[in-house]
Parts: sequence; structure tokens; C-alpha cells
Amino acid sequence: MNTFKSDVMTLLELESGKTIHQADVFELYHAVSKAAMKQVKSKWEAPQVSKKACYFSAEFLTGRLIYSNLQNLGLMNQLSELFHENNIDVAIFEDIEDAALGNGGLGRLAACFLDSAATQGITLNGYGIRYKYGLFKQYFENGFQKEAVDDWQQFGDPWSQRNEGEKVTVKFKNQTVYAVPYDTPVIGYGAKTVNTLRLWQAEPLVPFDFQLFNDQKFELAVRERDDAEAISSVLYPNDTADKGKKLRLKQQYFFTSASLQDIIRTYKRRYGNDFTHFSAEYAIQLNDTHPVVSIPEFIRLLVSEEGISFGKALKIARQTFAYTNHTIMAEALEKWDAKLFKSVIPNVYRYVVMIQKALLKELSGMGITGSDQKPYLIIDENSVVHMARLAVFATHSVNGVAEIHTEILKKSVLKEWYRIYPKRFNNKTNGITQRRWMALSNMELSGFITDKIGSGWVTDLEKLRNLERYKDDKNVICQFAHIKQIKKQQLSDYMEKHDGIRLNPEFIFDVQVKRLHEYKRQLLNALSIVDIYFGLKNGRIQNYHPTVFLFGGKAAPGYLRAKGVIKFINEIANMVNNDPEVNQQMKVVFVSNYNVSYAEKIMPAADISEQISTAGTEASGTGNMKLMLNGAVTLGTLDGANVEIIRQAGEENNYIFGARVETLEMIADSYNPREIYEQNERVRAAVDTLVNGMLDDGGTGMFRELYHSLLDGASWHRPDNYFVLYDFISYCDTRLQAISDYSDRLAFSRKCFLNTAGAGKFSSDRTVREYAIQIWGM
Ligand code: T68
Repeated sequence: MNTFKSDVMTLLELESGKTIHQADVFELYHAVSKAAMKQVKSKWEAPQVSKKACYFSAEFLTGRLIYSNLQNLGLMNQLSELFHENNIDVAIFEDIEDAALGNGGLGRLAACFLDSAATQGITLNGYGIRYKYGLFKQYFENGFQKEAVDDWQQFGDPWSQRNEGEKVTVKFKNQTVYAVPYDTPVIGYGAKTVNTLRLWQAEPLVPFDFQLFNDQKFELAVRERDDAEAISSVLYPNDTADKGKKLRLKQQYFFTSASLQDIIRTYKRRYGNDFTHFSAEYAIQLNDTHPVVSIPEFIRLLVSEEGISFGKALKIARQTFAYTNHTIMAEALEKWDAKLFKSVIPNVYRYVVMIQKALLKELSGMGITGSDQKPYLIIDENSVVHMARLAVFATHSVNGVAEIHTEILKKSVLKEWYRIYPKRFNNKTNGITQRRWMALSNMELSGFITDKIGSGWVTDLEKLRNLERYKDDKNVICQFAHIKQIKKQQLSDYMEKHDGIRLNPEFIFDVQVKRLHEYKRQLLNALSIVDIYFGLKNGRIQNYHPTVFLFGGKAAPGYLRAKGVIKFINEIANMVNNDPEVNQQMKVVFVSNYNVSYAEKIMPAADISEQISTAGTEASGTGNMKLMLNGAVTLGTLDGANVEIIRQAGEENNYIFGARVETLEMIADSYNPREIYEQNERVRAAVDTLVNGMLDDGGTGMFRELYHSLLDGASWHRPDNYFVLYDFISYCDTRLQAISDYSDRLAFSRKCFLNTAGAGKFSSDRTVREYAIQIWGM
């Protein structure tokens, strides 16, 4: 027997005293994971000699690791053999371990980058927080979202190693804690390179005070422990800004200070106090503004601990750090009240003040003085600290995550900065790893592709273009379409287990899966379903193919409007699915607890990918890429990476609708949604279901609030801020066109096929390579 298989047996025997037949799923899980870890060891311990890039991110949304790690180690076949011989289903691990240490796209992007870097032999290590609790679990009660805690370590964490010897201390104004690193190997495909994801856990210096305990002060005795552990206790569940939360700033400082101390310690082993080589040895990529506090902290460490001058330290910082922006939404550009900042980390605040002085000097040197300096101020006249401004000033690179997004940064969000540092701005269009999003999650399509063009696509996704030669081969397109049917059936089986809902694979699967947000416009989708419902009932809609409208996604617990949209969709589902007049034609489903593992089932099964954000609001999107790769057509606006997707796959193979950014900019001030509502009967019929009693929000007033948000606005925004009604008819008609086109199955499958063939650009391998060469100087 080979070593992996015998290791699994031995570990079972040693750790649980059981044979493979007696072991339960958790014992098997631990034995398999540990046997795999053993194979990683020698590669993992090899010193990293080349330039090292560090990815600082508050979130890493890795999802389940067991299958991807076995795949990358080339152990998948051995596991299948072993389990087959012993009559165990390889899928048994699907019920455990799915670390959700991230909210959405930003955290998942970080995970894709780590996979792509390791696969390509690029030294990229991740640094973040080992949250005790990840993103909440979502369930529905009466159609309302409820949240439950995500205790992901409940059954242990066999993929990480606690590294006690490398813990550091992090000091706040009134508190000092240990940061203890937990290291997870990041195994490249083929396992030639193994990088590290280092997540820090906060712990007290003194876990228990016996003196206080003896004095019967029980709560005080564990107070230090509780206060320390609070720092890494939970991931903030907001995918946009979470205004001014002290604990959030503490989290940000905690993990970045620990990471920098760690990096500097390693650097000094080789170079001592000579920091002139620092930026040649290390590049630090800041994933949004969340880790930007690391810049003043870095300068502080160099100046106060290493005796470097402020000017030199700032220069090294600028050569080392680079900043990625993921949003143009004003509320997501992080700002801190200076008072709060000072109350948490006064020593660091002092360096922010010094950086601001350097900024003012540089501005004056450029002839920018007086009130012209205003848009640049890191600490503004109201004593607010602007993290994005700090990031742009003190780095050498600022990038957006899709072409249109980078252009918007240059033209509007950061236009003043672009004027003075044009060379600093660059684009890095996002990508996804095809190892997880095709090889692992769609083995049937993977086999088909490899059969047609060879297996090179696994590490070079541009090879998918070679599929185009089959675009007019009826046979090949039919095989491709057949695989889609298989994946639809599999999703249906999974959903039955998970949500108790069965789907008919003969229906079109129309899918919108992503976080709930007004700008992503799930409400537009919902209203359009209502329009289709009425259209089917009154006979307006002809040439229609039965369709499942599938939703998945979580709303931030405090985002009431987003929660109202979930309830609205669940009420529509109730109405539609129970109406015998239409329920052979349409079905509406909102799956619960959409996460990475659910996504792995949904992406391969979709026919239509809903990417319907208001033009100019979605920075890139990455779900759009996963769906495209797996052969769905995009029904979308010209927003984010949709623009590039259409360019790669052809506009004729996708469904584009709605206003462009330029149009919306022009009409914004005069836009009057009520006029559209009053003039268009279909708009009115759909919108009125929010208030006419057809659908019931359980007396919460949520639906009426949505109604008013569309027609009257609120104190903080104008009516229909995201142009739902403006795009409504264009959306509904384009959607109905796609649905009717589906009836020509061959022609529709050909479009899907050409989307897969055109997806090569959207590999995160390409994205990471661009970062490595153009930003990190590797
Ligand atoms: C997403 N941002 C963008 N943010 O919305 C998406 N934000 O267009 C893009 O494709 C993706 O980033 C990757 O670039 C997020 O996911 C967050 O999750 C987030 C979390 C905390 C605070 C702010």
C-alpha cells in the first residue's frame, strides 16, 4: 500500500483507536487531513529565497480545503480508491469544514490569489485574522433572514499549525495582547510550491488572575482574557463600510502590526539594521483600506524601534506598499474619527500626523496650496482620518479591479490624486482559480474540455480558446449541453437535501447569487419576476420556456432594506410556486446560507448569469466569471468586469441591457422615477405588489419602505438611487428574449459554449502574474 493510504489507516488507529470501518466522519476527516499535511511538510519547510510578496487582508474566504488540497497534492485518486475499497462515499466531507473568514468577493479573491500564486511558484503569503467565528450562517424563518453563529472550529482545524514560537505582542493604548500565528499551507497545483496563510489569533498575556480570583472577583479574574480574545472573536458581517467601530480598528491594527513585526524580524535575521534592501525583499499588497493602518505602523516600527529617520522610513514604505481599491461606493471608503483613532493607538496616530505633514509639503512643492489641498487631506478639517487618501499617498501603486472601475477611480473617486500621481494608477482585472471553479466543482465539464483540447487549461486557462474550433460541431455542442443537464440534476439533488426543494432540470436555471445590496439590484430581478408572473397570467408573454429563478446571498444583519428584499423574494416565491396557473412555467427559490460550497454546486448548473448592478457601481464582480467559465450566458449591464466578459465572449452570445454610466451621470439630477411609474402600466403593476396587500411582509412595514425608497427616496438619498425603474423595461424585455431564445437549445448552448471558450482571461493566474510583474517587481 502507498504511504498516503497507509498513513490514513495508521492515523485512525493512533488517534481514535478505530479501523476505517469504525471511524466516524470527523475521525476520517482528521486522519485524511493529517496524512495530507504530512506530505506537505518537506515542501512547506523549504526556505523562501526570492522576493516575497505579502497579501494583507482582513478576509480570506477559502471555503472547504480538504478536496482542493488533495487535488493539488495529486491525492484525489488515492482517496477515491481507499474510500471505494471500503465502501465510503468521497462526498462525506461535504457536511463539515467550510471556513467562511470572509464576506464575499473581496475575501474570495484573496483565496483565489493564494491558489494561483502557489501554483505558479510565486512567493505570496497571506496575512490576516483567525476569527473564532466567521460569517454568520443564514436561515429563513417565515421568509425572514435569521442569523446563527458560525463555529467553524467546532470539529478542530487540522489544516493549520499553531506556531507558539513566533508569537508577538501588540500594544494598544490600554491593552497589550499576544498575537499567535496559525499557519495553513497553501499548496500549489502539483505541489511544487507551498506558501503560507498566516492568521493571527489574539490572546491575553495573563489568561487568569489568581489574586482576583482569591478575592472572589471572578469576572475580573478573566477580564484580560476576554478583552484580548474579543479582538479576533468575530468577522464583521458588512460587505460595505461599518462606520467607526472601535473593535474593527483594533482588529485592523492587531493583524497588521503582528504581520509587520513578523516580517521585519525575518528581514533582520539576514540584513540586521540595514533597511536599504527591504523593498527589494518584500512587497506588501493591501487588500482594500482595511489593512492601511499598517503604513503608519510600519513607519513607526522603523523609526522608534530601528532608529531609521522618518523621511527614509516613508520612502521605504512607499516602495514596499501597494493598494487595491474594491469599491466606488462612498460609504465603503473607510474613515475614522481622529479622536477614536487616538484613543486606540495614539502612538500610530502621531505618525499619521507626520505623514500628513509630508503630504502638505509635497503638495506645496507642486503648487497646490490653501483650499486646493482640501481633497487630499488625510486628516481633514473635521478631524476625520481618510484611509484611502493615506493609501494613495504612501504607496507606489493604486489599482482598481476591472477596466471600467479603474477608469472611474481616475475620473471621479480619486481624480485629484490621479492628477498628481498619474503613473501610480493601474488596472488589474480580477480573476478566479479554475482549479476550484472548474476542475474541482465541475469534473464532468473538466473531463469534456480535457478530452477536446488536452489538460493544459488547468494551469493555462487561455487554452480554452482552442474550444472555438468546435463551435459549429453539433455533436460537441450537444455533449456540452448534456453536461449542463447533469449539473442541473446534481444541484437539484443537493438542494433537496439542503433546502428541501426540488428543481426540474428541464427548466432554465436563471441565477443571481451574491451578497444582498441595493446596488446589486436583487429588487430589480424580483420586480421583473412579478412582471413575468402577470405576463404569463394575462397571456401577454408568448414564446416562453419554463424557468427557475434562483437566488442566494446574505444580507448584513443590520441592513434592513436588504433584509426586506429577501422577504419580498420569499413572498413572491410563495405566491408563484403555489399558483397552479403558472407553477409549471416558473419557480422562484431563495437558497439558504449561500456560501463557497453552495456556489460550487450552483455555478456549473446555471444557464443565465444575472449581473444586473447599476452601471458604475460594481467594481468588478467575480461570480460573473465563475458562471461564464461554467457556460452560462450573462444577462447584465455594462458594469464591472461584465464589460470585459462581453468583449471576450461576444456581445451576440450574451444579453446586455440598461443605461450606461455616462447616461446615468447625465440624467441623475433630473431623474424622476415616479414619472416612469405613472406612465408605465407594467412598472406600476409590479411595484404596487409592495403595497397592495398581494404580498405580506408580516406587518413589519418593510415592503412599504422599499416602495418609498423607489418613489420618494429618503433623507440620505434621492428616490430610486440605483435606477431600478429606469432600467426596468429594458431588463424585462432582454430577459424575456433570453428565455425565449432558450427554446432553440442548440443555438443557446452554442452561446454558452462560447462563453466557456472565452473565459481564459479571467483566470486569477493571469491576475496574480500581472501583480507580480507590474507591482511587486518579481
Ligand atoms: C467586492 N467587494 C466588490 N467587499 O464589490 C466586487 N467591503 O465588485 C469585486 O469583484 C470584489 O470585491 C473583488 O475585487 C467586497 O467584497 C467586501 O466584502 C467588504 C468587506 C468589508 C468591508 C468592505
